[in-house]
Amino acid sequence: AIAKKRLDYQAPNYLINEVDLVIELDPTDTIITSTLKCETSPHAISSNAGVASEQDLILDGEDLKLISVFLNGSAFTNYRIEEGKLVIPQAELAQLTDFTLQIKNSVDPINNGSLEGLYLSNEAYCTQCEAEGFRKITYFLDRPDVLSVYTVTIIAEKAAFPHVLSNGNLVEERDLADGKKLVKWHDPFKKPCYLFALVAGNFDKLSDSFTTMSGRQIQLELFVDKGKASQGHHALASLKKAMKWDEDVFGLEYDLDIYMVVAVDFFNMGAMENKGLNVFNSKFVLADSNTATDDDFFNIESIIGHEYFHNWTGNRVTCRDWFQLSLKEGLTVFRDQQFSADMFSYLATRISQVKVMREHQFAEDAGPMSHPIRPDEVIEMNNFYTVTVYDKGAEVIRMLHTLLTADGFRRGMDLYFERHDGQAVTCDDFVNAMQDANEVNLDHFKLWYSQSGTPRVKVESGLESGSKELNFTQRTNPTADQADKRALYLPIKVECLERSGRKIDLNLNNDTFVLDKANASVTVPSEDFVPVLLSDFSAPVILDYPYSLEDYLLIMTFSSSDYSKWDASQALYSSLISELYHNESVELSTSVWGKLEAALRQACNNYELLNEMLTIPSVESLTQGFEFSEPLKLSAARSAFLVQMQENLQDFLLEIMANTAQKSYEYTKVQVNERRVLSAVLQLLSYSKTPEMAAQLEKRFNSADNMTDKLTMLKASQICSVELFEKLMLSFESEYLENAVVMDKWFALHATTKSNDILSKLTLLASHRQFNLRNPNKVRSLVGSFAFYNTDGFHAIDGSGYQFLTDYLLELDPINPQIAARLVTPLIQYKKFAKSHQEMMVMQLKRLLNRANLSKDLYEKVSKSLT
Ligand code: DPP
Ligand code: ZN
Repeated sequence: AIAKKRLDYQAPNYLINEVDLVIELDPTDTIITSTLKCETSPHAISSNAGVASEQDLILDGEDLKLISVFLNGSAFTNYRIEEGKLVIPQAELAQLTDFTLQIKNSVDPINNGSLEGLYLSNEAYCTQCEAEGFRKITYFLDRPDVLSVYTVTIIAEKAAFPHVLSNGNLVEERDLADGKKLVKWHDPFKKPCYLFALVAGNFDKLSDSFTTMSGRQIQLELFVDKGKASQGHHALASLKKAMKWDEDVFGLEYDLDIYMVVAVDFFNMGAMENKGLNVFNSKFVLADSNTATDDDFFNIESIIGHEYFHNWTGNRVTCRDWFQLSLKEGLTVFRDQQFSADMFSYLATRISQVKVMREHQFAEDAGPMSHPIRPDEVIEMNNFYTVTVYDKGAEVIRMLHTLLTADGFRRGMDLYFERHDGQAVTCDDFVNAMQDANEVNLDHFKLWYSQSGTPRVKVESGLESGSKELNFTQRTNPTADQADKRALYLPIKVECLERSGRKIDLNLNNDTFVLDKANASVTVPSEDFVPVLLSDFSAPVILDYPYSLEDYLLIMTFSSSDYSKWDASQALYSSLISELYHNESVELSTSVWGKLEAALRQACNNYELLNEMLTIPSVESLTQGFEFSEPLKLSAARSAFLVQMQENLQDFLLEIMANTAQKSYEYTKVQVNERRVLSAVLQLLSYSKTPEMAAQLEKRFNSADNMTDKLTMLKASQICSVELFEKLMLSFESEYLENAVVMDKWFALHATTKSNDILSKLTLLASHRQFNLRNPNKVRSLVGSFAFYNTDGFHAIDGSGYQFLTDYLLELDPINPQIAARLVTPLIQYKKFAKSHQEMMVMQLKRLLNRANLSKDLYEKVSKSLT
C-alpha cells in the first residue's frame, strides 16, 4: 500500500465536462454505459509551454468488468488495464483537444458488501461515492477537482422499483418492453463524481415544499421504507428549518427545484450530501416519540441540517483534493453546530461537542493516527473521515468566528462564495477569503491546518506588586506524525473572580486573551482570585491550572458562564475520582459533599445546567487525564465515586426526583431538560442498588409513554439490578423486535453491560435474527459499543476482549473494510494504557497485520500503530 502525499498534487491533464450515464439495473450484472465529453486540460497545455502534456488518460476503476470502449464513435481497443485502471495512451489522444469516450462495463451490486459504489440491499439499489466509490461504478477520473454536468438514464423493473432517483431534475419517465421502465435525470450544476447518486426502490414518500427567500418553490421529498411514513415528519420539518436558517444567517438559498432525501438501512456513514439527492442512514431520519429518544430528535435535526448546508459548503464550492476534506467538513460541522445552538440550545450543543473533542479527538491526536485537520499523507482516504478533520476542523472554524466576530465571519463567507462558486478549492483559499474580507493577517492562524496534536496551556499565577499576573505557557508534545511543534494562535476566554464571587475587570477585548507565542501574561488587579479559563472551550487545548476543590466550587457557583460552571463540575469530579483511583479505600471528605450540594442547588432553577452538572465524566474522558492508566481500576474508581455521591446527595436527588412529574411526551426544550435531569438523577440513585430503587425503575419503565424514558430506565436498571435489567430488556425486545432502528439501542445496551460472561453474551447476540454482520448499524451497536464503551469487558484482565474484537475484525474486513477500520480504533490507541494491557493489545494487532490480504483500510491503521 502506497501513501499519497498532499504536496504531490497535480491538476488533472484531462477534463470531463459532460457525463452521460445509462444504467441498466440488475442484481448481479448491472450494465453501465458512460459517455464522457473530455477535453485536454488547459492546465496541461499551459504547464508545458503550449504543448499538450505527455500523459496518458488514466481512468480509475475498481471491481469493474470492462465490456467495450469507443473513442469518438469508433470501437477502440488500444487501451491497457493496469491495476484495475483503464489507460488510454497519450499517443491516441495527441491530436485531439476535445474527444468523446464511451465506456461500457458491468458491476455486481448484490455481492457488494463494502457499501461503496453501487449496492443492492433490502431490495433497494443505492450508491455511495464519497470519497472514491465512483470508480466502483465506472471508469472515471475519480477526483474532486474534475467537475461535470451529469445526465443519468436508469432502466429498472417497473414493479419492483416504483421510485428511481438520481441527482437534479427528472426529465423523462416512460415504460419499456418486458415490464421495465426508463427514468432520466439531469443535473445542471457541475459536480465532482463523489456527489453522484442513484437510488431505486419501493418506498413510501412524504412530500412538502419550501418557498425560498427569492420566492422560488422547492419541492421536498422524503423516501422511507414502506409503512414508515409517519416517522418522517420530524426530518422533513428539520429540513425546512435548515433551509430557512441558511438564508437568514448566511444568505444562502437552495438552487435546484427539488430536494430529495432517502433513508436506507445499510449505510456506512450517517448521511451523504449528494447533489439534490441526500442518502441517509435510516437512524438519522426515522423518529416518533415511541421509537426515538430526545437525543435522536436532536441528532436528526443536526444531520439533516449538516447535509443540507453542504449544498453550498461542499457542493457549490468543493474540495480540490481529499487532503482538503476539512474545507467542507470542518466548516459544515461548524454550521450545523450553530444551527443546533439556534434551534435547540447553545449550552447542550456546545457541551456535547466538547465531549467529542475530549473523549475522541484528543485520543486520536495522541495516538498512532494523529494528523493535522488537513492531512499530509493518506493511504486509504476512508480512514480520514475523522474526529480530527470534522470536529477539530469545526473548532478551528469556530476560532475564526470568535476572532472575526459573526459579522466578520459572514463577510468572509460572502467573499468565499463570490470568488469560488463552481470551483474545487483548498483550505488556504477559504482562510484567504476570511483574511481579505476582514483585512487581518491570518498567516499564523493557518498553522492550525498543518500542525497536529493538542496544545497544553499551562497557567500559573505570580505575584507582582499589588496585583497578580497570570502567566500562560503553551506547548504541544510531539505526535506520531510530527516531531516539531510551534506555538499556535490561541484565543483563550478568561474571567477572574474574587473569593467573594465578584468579577474582576481585566480589560480584555471580548474577555478573550490571545496567546500567540510560547509565553505571555495578563495582569490581574487583585491578590486573591480564581481564574475561569477557556470558557466555551474557546480553543481546542488542554488547560492546566493548579485549582483546588474550593476553586472549582467557587466557579460552579459564581462564574458568569454556564459552560464554565459545567466545566468546573467535570474537573471537580475528575479530581475526586483520581483520588479514588490512587487510593481505592479513601473516603472522600464529607465537607466536599455539602459544598457540592450547595453548588448544585444554585442550578435548581436551570434544569439544563443542572442535568449537565449531574453527569459524571465517562471513563473514556477520564482516561485522557492519565498516563498509562489501568482501565479496570479507573472504571472501579468511577463507580466508587458514584456510590459515594449517591449516598451523600441522596436527599437532594430524591427531592429533584419528586419535583419532576411525568407529562405526556413532547419534544420541547423544557420537557427535554426535565427528562435529562430525571435521567441523571435516576442513574445516580441506581448506585444504591436497593430493591426500592429497582421497583421504582420498573414502575417507571412500564408507565413510560416514550422511548427516552424507557431508555433511561434501562440504563438505570443496568446499574441497579442485573435481574431487573434482563427482565426489562426481554420485554423491550418483544415490543420492538421488528423495528431495526430501535433494536440497535437494545444491542448497544447489552454490549455495554458489566458481566463476567459478556463474550458469550455477545456471541449469542450475533446470532440474533435482527443481527446482520453486513449491516454497519448492527455491527456498530454490538461490537462498536463493546469495544468503545464497555471498559470492563473490552479491557478484561485476560485479554479476551481484545481477542474477541480482533476475531471479529478478521471476519468483517473482507466484507466491509471501512467499518472494520473504524472499529479497530480502541485497539490502536493502546499506548495510553498500562504496560500489561499494551502487550496484550499489541499481540492482537500483530495478528491483524499478519493476515494475508488485509484491506488498505486496516493496514494503514494497524501498521502505524505498531511502529
Ligand atoms: N456523509 C459525510 C458527511 O456528510 C461525508 N460527506 O459528512
Ligand atoms: Zn459532512
